[in-house]
Amino acid sequence: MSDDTTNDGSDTELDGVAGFMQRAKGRAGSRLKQQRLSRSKLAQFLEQNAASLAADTISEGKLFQLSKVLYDYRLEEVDVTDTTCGYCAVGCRFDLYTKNGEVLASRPTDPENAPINGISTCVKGKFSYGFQNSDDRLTQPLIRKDGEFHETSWAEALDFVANRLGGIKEQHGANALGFVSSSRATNEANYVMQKFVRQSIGTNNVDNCNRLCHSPTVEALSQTLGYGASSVSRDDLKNTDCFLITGSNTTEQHPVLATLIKQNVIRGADIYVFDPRVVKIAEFTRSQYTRVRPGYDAVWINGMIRHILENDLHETEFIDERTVGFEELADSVQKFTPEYVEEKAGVPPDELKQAAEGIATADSCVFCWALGLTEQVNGTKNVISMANLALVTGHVGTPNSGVSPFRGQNNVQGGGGDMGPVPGNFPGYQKVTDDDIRQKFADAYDVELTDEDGLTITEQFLAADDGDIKGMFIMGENPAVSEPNVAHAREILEDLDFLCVQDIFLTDTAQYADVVLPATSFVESNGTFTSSTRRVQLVKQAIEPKGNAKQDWKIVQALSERFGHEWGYESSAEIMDEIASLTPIYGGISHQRLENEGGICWPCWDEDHPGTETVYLEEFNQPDGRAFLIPTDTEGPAEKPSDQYPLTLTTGRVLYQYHTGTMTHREEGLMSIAGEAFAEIHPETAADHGIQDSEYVRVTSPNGSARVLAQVTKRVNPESIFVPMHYLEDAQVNLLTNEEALDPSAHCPEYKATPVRIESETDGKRTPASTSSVGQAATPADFDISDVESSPRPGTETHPTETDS
Ligand SMILES: Nc1nc2c(c(=O)[nH]1)N[C@H]1C(S)=C(S)[C@@H](COP(=O)(O)OP(=O)(O)OC[C@H]3O[C@@H](n4cnc5c(=O)[nH]c(N)nc54)[C@H](O)[C@@H]3O)O[C@H]1N2
Ligand SMILES: Nc1nc2c(c(=O)[nH]1)N[C@H]1C(S)=C(S)[C@@H](COP(=O)(O)OP(=O)(O)OC[C@H]3O[C@@H](n4cnc5c(=O)[nH]c(N)nc54)[C@H](O)[C@@H]3O)O[C@H]1N2
Ligand code: SF4
Ligand SMILES: [Mo]
Repeated sequence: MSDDTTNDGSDTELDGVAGFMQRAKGRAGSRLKQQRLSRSKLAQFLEQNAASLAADTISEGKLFQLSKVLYDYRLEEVDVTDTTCGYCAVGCRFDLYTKNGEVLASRPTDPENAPINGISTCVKGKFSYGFQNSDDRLTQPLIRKDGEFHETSWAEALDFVANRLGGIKEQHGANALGFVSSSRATNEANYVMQKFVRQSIGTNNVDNCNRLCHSPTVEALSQTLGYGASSVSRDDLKNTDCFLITGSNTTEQHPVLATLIKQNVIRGADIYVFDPRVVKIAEFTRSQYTRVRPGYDAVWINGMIRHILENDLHETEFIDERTVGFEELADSVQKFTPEYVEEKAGVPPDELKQAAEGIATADSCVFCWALGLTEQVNGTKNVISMANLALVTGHVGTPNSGVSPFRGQNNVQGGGGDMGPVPGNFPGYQKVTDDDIRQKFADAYDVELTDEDGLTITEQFLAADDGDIKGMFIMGENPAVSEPNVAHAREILEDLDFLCVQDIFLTDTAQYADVVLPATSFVESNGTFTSSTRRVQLVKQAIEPKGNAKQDWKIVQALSERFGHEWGYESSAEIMDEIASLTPIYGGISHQRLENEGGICWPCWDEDHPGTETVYLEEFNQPDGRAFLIPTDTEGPAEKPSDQYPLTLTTGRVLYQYHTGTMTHREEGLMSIAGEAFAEIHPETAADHGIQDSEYVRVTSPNGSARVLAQVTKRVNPESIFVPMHYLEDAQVNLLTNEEALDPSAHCPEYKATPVRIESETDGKRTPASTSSVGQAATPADFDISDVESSPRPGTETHPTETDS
């Protein structure tokens, strides 16, 4: 299929878009005449307008038409590089067209080279490259002198960093230093970061944003099934007969997977969505949607298991042969009666029953979740409950079935976990406490290695507050915006004796640094990313680094030299060879093979092994091959609503923004669509508080307060509000969240349930300038979820898609 056609075959829509594009060209043309714009200015004009035009066209799935206009105007002689997207973990691959250090367009690559997305991408992979040439990219190391940043040479900056890290180590011990690695960066960069921390510094205090994200998933799946990762492949999502989706705003956060899922559902698969909000995948006409109360997921999942066992819908043979612990589990779920589940989790008994029966009797089922399940004090228990449900129904380790946590950052699976930048693991989930493993790495790194417990990122901040951590090195993470209780996190950063930040921008975090090191983004880097479905794929440098910026692995290598460890890597491919030699699950992976084979799923044991698309088909990754069923219970969120804070705040994301916005805030088009923070508030709650749609409201929690626009909608229930995490200054939602409410084993913060109160800031007056700039397509106040729930499963999809396909 040509990459510039759409696959819905609708002529009217094509005409519509063609007409639209014609008008866009016409407008640009007449403006060109008037202003005598140069050819490149014209292209810039089109590009700046492209994303806002896309707001109108995305819903029609016509991004490629838009792309073609840009393409025709811009392409003369260009370089074409196939690479992997640097935003989310879906793992889309495409060609970047570049010229003179600028990204001109992102277009489909050979679909064989893009096994996950084929010719699809979302708006970020398609358009969000403006950050690349933004005037404020870091291009030279900065060092703080007399309170001001000054540009300096690499030699001076790195000598200074080595000196300060070495000095703190000498004076206070290696454990007085904390390191944050980056799930935005490549596997190779993360591998060398953990190597540097363990070899040159001698601590296990290294962690990354996985902690704030899916660490409970990794913990729970390691305990139950064996691998802290998704068990399914793209084809399982394509072919399964049933989906349970919970705590995932899939259409906005993993758009290309959402399209894949919807296509399968249209072909006949069942879909059950459990979420406190009517997320768009729940509006999909074929979804059975159930609203849950934030923070009680283990309760309704245990209730489902109970119903399945009571009605003999469990897979006895599978349970006998492939699991351990069934009796204890069966006893433990007795308390989760339909009445109890309704009271605690707000799930109506008939909906629980219908979903439980649908899932248990399906031929196959994929269990999908994201942060709604994990960013809770009960995150690990929630995910263990999901694994239990998958096991009792025999829907994991069997064809077209399995667990599918939708991972977050582009490389959080690989760089955030597989590569070992975490306190307890060397690369490949090999334990630092295992003597043989530690000896293997000690031999390879030619130093003694410590088995002492390291600190997670959330613990590093708490330890710094207590004065136990004196210095931090933060690569590709923006905790001044993304940590819970940021007002306090910022004080902690400010009070550190030494802070070094390695980033592509002078971020809110970098403002507190003593030294800032300019890194390259994925567009200027070589290496690999590992997708949510364990597929290791090549990332290729499409343009030269900006100014004097350097690739992350090169910076860490240069720092290591200053501690007397000369690694001598000449390319990221050489680093992957070392990873393979020490990491059995990556044992057969090399850049050359990835080039030849277009990506490989781990485990891939040796050069002759083809990789593993679906895991556990033979056995689970546990000592005797059998999975563990582990009983769970929950008391709900750490902080419950009270008279003073009667509502529950849940936080998350929108399609058009990415996290702390360092990249997406620099895209005019995206900002024009989703430029301002908002709170989704139910109409009844708004009326109780005298709040109008589109006026400013103050949201206050025990930790702080934030000012955001009201978006009055039935998307949330009357007891909850939702605020996205992307915005800065007094609209930062992490001014409200609690840094001490952590999952006890994974140490993930409870971003998804904070008690709050709200009040009008403008006495019920709307703010006209802001009415259109809220993120998620506004849902009218009279939107009625019962229309969604009661809808039959008609033959066509009515909900617009977020992807270009
Ligand atoms: N556009 C875009 N895409 C992204 C990102 C981005 O910033 N922007 N970030 C990436 C990253 S790192 C991640 S981790 C993923 C995150 O992907 P998601 O986890 O899908 O993103 P969130 O918006 O945090 O959505 C969490 C969902 O959980 C629901 N929820 C809240 N509380 C509860 C609860 O108690 N129980 C249940 N069952 N559900 C609950 C929310 O209503 C929401 O639907 O997205 C990735 N993709
Ligand atoms: N309230 C609330 N808070 C949350 C969440 C939530 O749901 N609610 N979600 C949490 C989750 S899941 C996550 S993943 C975190 C995300 O939090 P962060 O990881 O802090 O967010 P990002 O904006 O992705 O920051 C990554 C940084 O890396 C830089 N960068 C990008 N590419 C590169 C590169 O190649 N090299 C280097 N050196 N730097 C690079 C960017 O400029 C940016 O400063 O937020 C967490 N915080
Ligand atoms: S779905 Fe994720 S990986 Fe794919 S283009 Fe969008 S942001 Fe990139
Ligand atoms: Mo994440």
